[in-house]
Amino acid sequence: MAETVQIEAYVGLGSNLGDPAAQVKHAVEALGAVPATRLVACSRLYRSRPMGPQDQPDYVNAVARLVTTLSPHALLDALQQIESARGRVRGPERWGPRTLDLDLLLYGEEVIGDARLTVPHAGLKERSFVLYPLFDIAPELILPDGTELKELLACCPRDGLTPAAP
Ligand code: A4P
Ligand code: MG
Repeated sequence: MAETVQIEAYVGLGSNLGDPAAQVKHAVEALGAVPATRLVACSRLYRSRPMGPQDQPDYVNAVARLVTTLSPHALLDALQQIESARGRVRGPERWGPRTLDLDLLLYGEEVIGDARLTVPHAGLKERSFVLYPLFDIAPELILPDGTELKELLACCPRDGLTPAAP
């Protein structure tokens, strides 16, 4: 019988509408209920200034670590279902405000570039609101291209990132 491969995946969570901290906490619970998937760890919640248009509220961001036997595309389907269930409406504006955004940051060591999925996530290496929460739960992480998370963090100012009030 073929062995089922368990993959360690990292998901970035972000929200800046409709009680963002509650949105992120609900989403973490929902990640724990995704089939064939276990929620292993979650960072602290952080408050961050908006990247992109500035006339929108601050964000709450976090990163979760999962172990899953889902394919990357099946995991993306599950993330998008959770976004929709939280009332996410995709507006016309790039990087506009949202109730919930779930990004697949890393899927094991895989490098994926197709019409639906870019993994590692395209913004991973330069976003403080991704790198600092990732460091909370995976300080020794090495990206598929061999870059150490520690090195990225050393070059990435916090840019207003602060722990969110509990
Ligand atoms: N897609 C491709 N790769 C991925 C991936 N690794 N994970 C595709 C998730 N989705 C991926 O996403 C658009 C399409 O990207 C999806 O249909 C999927 O097939 P979307 O969620 O509909 O659109 P988006 O999130 O508005 O676009 P984008 O360019 O992914 O934005 P980001 O990178 O998610 O950034 N400021 C702060 N402080 N904190 C934030 O979290 N987030 C954003 C959005 C802007 N500013 C922010 C934050
Ligand atoms: Mg997104």
